[in-house]
Amino acid sequence: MRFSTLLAPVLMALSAAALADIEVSDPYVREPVPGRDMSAAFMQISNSGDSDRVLVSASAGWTSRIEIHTHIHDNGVMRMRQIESLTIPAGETVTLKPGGLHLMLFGLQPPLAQTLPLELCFKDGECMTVDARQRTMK
Ligand SMILES: [Cu+2]
Repeated sequence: MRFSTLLAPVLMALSAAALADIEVSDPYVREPVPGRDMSAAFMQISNSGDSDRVLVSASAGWTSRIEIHTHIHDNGVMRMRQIESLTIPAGETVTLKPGGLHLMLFGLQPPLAQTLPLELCFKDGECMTVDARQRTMK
């Protein structure tokens, strides 16, 4: 019968349901400066659930390493600092944007595609993939 083919997408939806409370909006990667292999990714991460979620890592096949960074003021100078994790409080949205929180991308392998899949992993081991767009910024 057709039960098995009907059931497969249902099961996949169930296994992904644990991350149904996380929504990522407008993920994008800053177009790297020519000759440099570093850049940053930005996005908005919303948590519609009733418990905090903690982003612990990110990875992608088109970059060798990704760190979670924030900016701090240090004697009037803005400096980047790596943080171990990023909490998305229940019911809130955290914005990664230039000059603030970002995903630092190392070892980029140009030319980058326009669509850049990015895997985000949370504290309990669940991961999701979002498609970031490359964006030219001044
Ligand atoms: Cu950085």
